[in-house]
Amino acid sequence: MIKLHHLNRSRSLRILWLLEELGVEYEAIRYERDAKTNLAPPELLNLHPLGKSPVLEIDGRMVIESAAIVEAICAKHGQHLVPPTNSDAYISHMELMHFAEGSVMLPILLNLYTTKLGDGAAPLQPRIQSELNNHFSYMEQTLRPSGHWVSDGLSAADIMLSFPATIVLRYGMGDQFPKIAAFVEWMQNRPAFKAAVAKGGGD
Ligand SMILES: N[C@@H](CCC(=O)N[C@@H](CS)C(=O)NCC(=O)O)C(=O)O
Repeated sequence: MIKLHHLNRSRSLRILWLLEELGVEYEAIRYERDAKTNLAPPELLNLHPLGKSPVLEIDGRMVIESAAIVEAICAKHGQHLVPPTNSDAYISHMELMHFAEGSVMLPILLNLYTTKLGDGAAPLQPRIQSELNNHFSYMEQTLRPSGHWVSDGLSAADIMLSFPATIVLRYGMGDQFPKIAAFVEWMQNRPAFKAAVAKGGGD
């Protein structure tokens, strides 16, 4: 049985969404962020030295990193969500799977941490904001007329990009990036996404 170690308000929601879309049998084990620090509880350190979420138990192995977890689940239960390896779409799939936790997360995390510096962050802000725009614009441009990133329907890359896409809206930038906003609206209306939110504790 697949077990997902899920932290509230985290990237792990995309794994819950994927599992719900695939209708796979799994158990979600919930962990709550510390109310003061917003950090993960120490119990996650019992599973993996990084102490972060998501962590997936599959075939007797602990897997970390959302993109690796998505690939591992799709390899077993969702081959239709990944393009054939010899196709051009597969290259796009790989680019976006890595982009979602690599390139785009750097300005997002810089923004998160530097806002804690207050006015001290002012010299960094223009570069951070221009890099947020740069990466969100790339996401907007690569969304296909179908409303998806790699194919004409849901794919693994959509699952991975759902996290930064949600952040675009949280930053109040939905008007600037209407295709991303439409994707998030589509996702939030999916029964599987609603079930994932409920499984994750409602947030
Ligand atoms: N690149 C990793 C990032 C994992 C990660 O940083 N998870 C966050 C949740 S969004 C976490 O566990 N944060 C709690 C903490 O750092 O204490 C992935 O994609 O799984």
